[in-house]
This record gives sequence, structure tokens and C-alpha cells, in this order.
Amino acid sequence: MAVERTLSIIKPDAVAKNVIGQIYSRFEQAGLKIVASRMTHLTEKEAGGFYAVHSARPFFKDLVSFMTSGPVVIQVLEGEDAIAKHRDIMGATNPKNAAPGTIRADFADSIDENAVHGSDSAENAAVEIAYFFRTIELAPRTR
Ligand code: IDP
Repeated sequence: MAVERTLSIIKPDAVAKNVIGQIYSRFEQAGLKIVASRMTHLTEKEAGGFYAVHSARPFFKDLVSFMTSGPVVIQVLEGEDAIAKHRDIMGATNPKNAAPGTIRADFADSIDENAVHGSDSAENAAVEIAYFFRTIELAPRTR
């Protein structure tokens, strides 16, 4: 299986719940390595640009408002089949539908405030990683 990289965000609700470490543990337990990491408080422009694909959706304004409501932790995860593996441990977008034991089932309260983001394809992963990190900031861990 191919070694991939994916973009992950711990959203403001999960940061506020003080579960950054628990979520990082789940990445590590799944065999995903953290190759870049940054805590930041997104501006409206940064959050809106990141979610530009959803700009015509009715929830866009609330999504940007939520993503700028507090600090986030953004990381690049690396590992075999990292994109799908990360989506699996995140759980479904709506935590009500998320499988037991997933991050969203355990830490998210609603579809609006759902704890984590993860790239959903190799193409989007490349775009999203480049949105937040320069190549020089990524430290390869899989050799
Ligand atoms: P994903 O985060 O599971 O990839 P997307 O469909 O890409 O889900 O949506 C991005 C984010 O927009 C979701 O994580 C969620 O916070 C928000 N969102 C998506 N659909 C809805 C909705 O129907 N109502 C409110 N917020 C939504």
C-alpha cells in the first residue's frame, strides 16, 4: 500500500475540550505519523479560503464563524493509506452517524461542531497541505 500524507485539523470545539493529546494518541495508535504540526487561530480569510469549495452552501457562514471561534491545531499525517485510514478513525461528518470509538463519536457534539477535519482524496490532500505548510516544514518520517 502507498505511503500517503493527509491534512488534519483539530477544530476549535475539540481544542476547547482539551482533548488534543487524546486525538494525537489515536493518530499514533492507527500508525499515522505527525510530520508537521501548528496551533493557530484562523482568520476569516484563511478559514473561508480553506472551505471555498463550500462557499455556496447554506452552512458556509456558520462554518467560517465556528472555525474562527478559537484556536485550531493543524497537522500533516503520514503513513500507509493515510487518507482513508484517517477518515476511518475520524468517523462520519455527522457525529450522530459516526461509528462507536471514532473521534467524532467520542468528541463531537453536532455536524456543525464535529471536532476534526481530514482530507477526503489524494488530490485534496495535496492542495490542503500546501494551503497551510511549506514543503520545508514537512519532516518525512517514513523511509
Ligand atoms: P467532512 O468534514 O466530513 O469532510 P464536508 O462535507 O467536507 O465534511 O463538510 C465540511 C464541514 O462542513 C463539515 O465537517 C461540517 O463541519 C460542515 N458541514 C457539512 N455539512 C453540513 C451541514 O449539512 N450542516 C452544517 N454543517 C455542515
